[in-house]
Amino acid sequence: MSSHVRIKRYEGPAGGWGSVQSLFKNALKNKVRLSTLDALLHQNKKSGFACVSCAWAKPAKPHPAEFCENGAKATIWELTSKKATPDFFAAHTVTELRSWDDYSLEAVGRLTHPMRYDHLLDIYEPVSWQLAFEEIGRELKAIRADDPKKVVFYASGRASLETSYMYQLLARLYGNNNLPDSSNMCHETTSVALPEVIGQPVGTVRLDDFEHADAIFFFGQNTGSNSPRMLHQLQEAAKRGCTIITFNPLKERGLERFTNPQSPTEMLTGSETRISHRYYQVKAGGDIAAITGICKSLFEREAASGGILDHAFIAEHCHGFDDFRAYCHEQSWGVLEAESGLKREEMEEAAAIYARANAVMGVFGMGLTQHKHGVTSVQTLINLLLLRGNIGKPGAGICPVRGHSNVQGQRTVGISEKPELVPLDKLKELYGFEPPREEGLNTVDACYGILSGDVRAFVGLGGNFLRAVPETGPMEEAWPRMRLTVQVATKLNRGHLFNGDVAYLLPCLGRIEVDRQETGLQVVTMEDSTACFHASKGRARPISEHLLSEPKIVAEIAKASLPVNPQVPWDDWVADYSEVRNAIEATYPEIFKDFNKRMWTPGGFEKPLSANKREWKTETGKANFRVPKALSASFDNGADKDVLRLITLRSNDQFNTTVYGYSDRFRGVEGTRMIVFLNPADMARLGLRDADIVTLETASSDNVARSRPGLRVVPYNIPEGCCGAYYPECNVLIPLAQHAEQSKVPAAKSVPVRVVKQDGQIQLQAAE
Ligand SMILES: Nc1nc2c(c(=O)[nH]1)N[C@H]1C(S)=C(S)[C@@H](COP(=O)(O)OP(=O)(O)OC[C@H]3O[C@@H](n4cnc5c(=O)[nH]c(N)nc54)[C@H](O)[C@@H]3O)O[C@H]1N2
Ligand SMILES: Nc1nc2c(c(=O)[nH]1)N[C@H]1C(S)=C(S)[C@@H](COP(=O)(O)OP(=O)(O)OC[C@H]3O[C@@H](n4cnc5c(=O)[nH]c(N)nc54)[C@H](O)[C@@H]3O)O[C@H]1N2
Ligand SMILES: [Mo]
Repeated sequence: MSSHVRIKRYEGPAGGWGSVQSLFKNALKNKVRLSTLDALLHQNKKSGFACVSCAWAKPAKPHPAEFCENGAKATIWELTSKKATPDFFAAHTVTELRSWDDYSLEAVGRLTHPMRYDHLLDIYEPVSWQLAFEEIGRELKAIRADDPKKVVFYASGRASLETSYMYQLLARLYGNNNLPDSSNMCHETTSVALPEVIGQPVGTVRLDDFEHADAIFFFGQNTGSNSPRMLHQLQEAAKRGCTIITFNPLKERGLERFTNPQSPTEMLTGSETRISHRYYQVKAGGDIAAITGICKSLFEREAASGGILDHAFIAEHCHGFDDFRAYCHEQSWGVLEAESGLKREEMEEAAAIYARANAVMGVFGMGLTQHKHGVTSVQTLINLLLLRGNIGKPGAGICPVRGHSNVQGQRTVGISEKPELVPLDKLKELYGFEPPREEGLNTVDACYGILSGDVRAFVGLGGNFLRAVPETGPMEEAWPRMRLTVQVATKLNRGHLFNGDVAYLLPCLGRIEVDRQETGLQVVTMEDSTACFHASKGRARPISEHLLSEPKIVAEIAKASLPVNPQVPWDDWVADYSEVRNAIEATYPEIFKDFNKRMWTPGGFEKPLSANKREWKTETGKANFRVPKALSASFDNGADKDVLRLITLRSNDQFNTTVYGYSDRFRGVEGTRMIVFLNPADMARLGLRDADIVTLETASSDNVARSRPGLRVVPYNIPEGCCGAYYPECNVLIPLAQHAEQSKVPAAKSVPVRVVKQDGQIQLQAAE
């Protein structure tokens, strides 16, 4: 075990000096390019670039430095001067690289040349772009002649609206809707849940709502690590007297207290703002029961004294109210307490806070979406909001906090496996072809296709698919059986080390880098979490002269693999991205009117949202109350107390599968990621002590052995029956079949596991 490992309770706030220190460490380690400071000063500004980290909204009046610790880390990570050159690849076989951890692989630096995998030598070799596109085109043509449905076009949520539009068109011209994206592992649950109940797939909250909210109900979103800029809005709201209450199995520091690193006074005086007024530690999957309990209490108060519910709103705008009320009435407090992990008084207290507030916001993240009954969780939260008309009024609404910086935008411009969500007739009219109408593969189905051998080729526009999906073992085994694998990427990751018969690793420009094409400097656009569109202009010199932009790579793959279609001006689009924006506007005129002009609007320009106007584009024409399908969002562990619910977590030092380092500062874990957080009562029952080394084994009935050895026990403030460990190290434990009903988002927040003590000491993954 590494001498660097240190587990110690963190006493400070989120933000503050800790975040500044962490940044400096990171900048030194990554040998940043000189342009990094210049880049940071233009992050999330008009005429600057949109942060490559999370999708949180960019204010119209930004702070002098409108970035957070983790946004800056993402910039530093992209602007490193370290390189993964052909010399590096010549010196390491791919088999050897598989023994490296996620951190070490990406830490090599930026990819600089297009590379082709040589099976005989087991290394990546440099290749010219021309040869790469020729061979990829040949291979794709051959598969298309057989069956165009055998290719998957994955996107990871970061690529711009321009690239994404071109990419979806490539897939559809090729002949399929196989366009899974990272959203399928993330907020797809939201995109399935919300249209059924409020008639739009995205949230209703805009940035200025934070100035008017009286209460914010927070479910399963770790703001301090994953969208820290949002702490500014929360801090201001809290100071204004807005009541923030949090539902989370873990006490996440960012949701407890915060010192704004942007405020000299706060930094010097060490003052901090309490963020959450109440913190309810629900069990994993306990939110449906918790919200049902709150609603039950509201109905009881209404029956006792009246004046609680917004009857006028319910009568005019809602459907299904009586059924939901009857359901809440039938649930006993005992069962609600057992399923939620909260006491009746806590649910009643939350109900009292809710009832006092005129405008309430519901905010949520992966803690709701990555469960078997994630769709029900989100819809139950909508039930709560509807009771007092908290949709479509200032300061109120639903706020899913999206992940990747353009994940919401990719869906908006057609990256979707669901043909009914895409204006296919419009594409037909604009480009003179018959778009495929059959449902495509989402992430889970793409995995099944790869496991069965039906999928013959995988094209990845960014991301680390193989590492992000469940069922790591069988997936890594099946992956090389594909004929063709093409990865467009900025850095080397483990997903690049499993290769089809023909395999390419294509390096692209990062968003922060200058993108110059025939007509000059190019700008790209994204959509943030609050459905606002922004322009983003790269500033840094590209790390290598051999990089191509993502639009260029997509266009060249399209030209090499598709029959000529004069109606699709691939070259003109690459020469001038404003032409792609014109095409987007022509495809979606209501959303993107005057796109090229409005993209410079400070704070972004807004997508029209029907629910905000209380127009309900649902089947009933109303906002729908839904009776929950289950009281627990999780699996049923029956009577077996030794099966725990494993929550797979992000540390404060990673962006998804990109591991920046080994410091999960707020949770007090330093120097290792190989830990499991356990409740002391569970530890005592299982005969475990602090720092014991254990194996987690999946408890499932499918007779497949899945285990993650070498985890150090960390006693932690986490509800009994639950445990926590890091993603992606623990993805090996998640059965592919365990996903959210309807949305098929893997149930990464409730994996049934047993903890087995290891005999003897096992070498832990050491820090760098
Ligand atoms: N720095 C950084 N920023 C990021 C990312 C990153 O990895 N690093 N990832 C980006 C992406 S793609 C995404 S999707 C977002 C993810 O951001 P989040 O939505 O915050 O996702 P997680 O960190 O996976 O977990 C969220 C929280 O859910 C809690 N939780 C787990 N189970 C439950 C439950 O059953 N109920 C409740 N109420 N809470 C629960 C966990 O304790 C955790 O605090 O962040 C984005 N931003
Ligand atoms: N167990 C568990 N599994 C999870 C989750 C969880 O909470 N628990 N979360 C899920 C979620 S929410 C998500 S979003 C997915 C994430 O899944 P992905 O989006 O597939 O994964 P990332 O780790 O974000 O991808 C990182 C890689 O993207 C590449 N990259 C970075 N910038 C660029 C760029 O500008 N262009 C291109 N072309 N490539 C770039 C780099 O090569 C880097 O190695 O993981 C999911 N998996
Ligand atoms: Mo995500």
